[in-house]
Amino acid sequence: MAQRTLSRYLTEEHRNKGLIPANLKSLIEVVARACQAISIAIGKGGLGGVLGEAGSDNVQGEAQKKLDVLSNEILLEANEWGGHLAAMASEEMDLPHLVPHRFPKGEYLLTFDPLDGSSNIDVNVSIGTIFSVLKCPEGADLSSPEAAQAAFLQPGTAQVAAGYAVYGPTTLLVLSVGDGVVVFTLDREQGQFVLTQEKVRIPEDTKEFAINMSNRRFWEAPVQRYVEEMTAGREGPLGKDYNMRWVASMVADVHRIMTRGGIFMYPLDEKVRSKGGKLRLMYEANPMAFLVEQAGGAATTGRQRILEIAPDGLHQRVPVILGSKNEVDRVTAYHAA
Ligand code: P6P
Repeated sequence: MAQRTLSRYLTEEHRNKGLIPANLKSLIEVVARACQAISIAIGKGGLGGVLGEAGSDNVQGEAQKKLDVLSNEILLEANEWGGHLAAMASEEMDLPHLVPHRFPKGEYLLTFDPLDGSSNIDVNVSIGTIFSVLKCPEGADLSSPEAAQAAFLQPGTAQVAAGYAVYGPTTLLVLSVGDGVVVFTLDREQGQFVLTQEKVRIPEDTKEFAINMSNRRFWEAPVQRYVEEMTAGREGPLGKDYNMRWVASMVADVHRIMTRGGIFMYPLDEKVRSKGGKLRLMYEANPMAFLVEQAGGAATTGRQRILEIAPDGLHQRVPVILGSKNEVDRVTAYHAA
């Protein structure tokens, strides 16, 4: 049977279900091609002269890797001429990037973390690209990058699509347009993303948790209690032994959860409290929360559903607890206790 490529999948979803307007289909294909180009650049590693520091800092004050800058440029250049976007926002840029006047403007906004987990690049551990698509509000003020920020400040429930690419032993594209989650594997010979999994479901229970344990002394009491109970194992109140994983690439940790369940936590802790959290709402927490919920999981800050947060800034940070529904519900309930 002929392989169901990303284009065929999007066409069939569009034709059979009317779920994906033609311009959104084209936008997703452009983002996928950009991820393919990023995958190729990453794959060259030291041979491509793309490892190491770029010698600059991003808006977060984080030292940029060469691949952070390159990935951001690939996504900007791939998307600005397509005619589907009004503006783009990236972890690597302080302000939105407006579509240049020489190109037609479209009705969508794109946010992305071009290369998440970049501290893992130089040690050859999986990294990824995270993206989110919003409709540009009618009458949005796009007269300047500063003015355009307001158009992006929509809750995660307003997303029309979200996805990530994970650059690991294989390059995968994980996508949802609001009709469940599907996985495509990059066929490098064909240069195509090919559908390899439909209807991704996150098991409601799990025995695997992901958290950076070195922050333990900074956590709030509900998270302290929850991790204490999990590490107490079968003799403890949760009555089962848990395993722990922490890749320190959100895309890799979330993909493991999409594949076999688990709970991922980057909670509010004393170290990041002043910033509101570690992970960014618009291009990390919201797209991942959208995907996780579409796969039957849950995603909260510990105190509220991530997708319902009313953003107050393009680079707003939030606590993130997501994954297997029964575990997320448990630790969220501890916050309310
Ligand atoms: P820590 C990567 O820098 C990132 O933004 C996420 O991908 C990852 O989950 C987290 O930060 C890792 O943070 O504090 O463990 O290095």
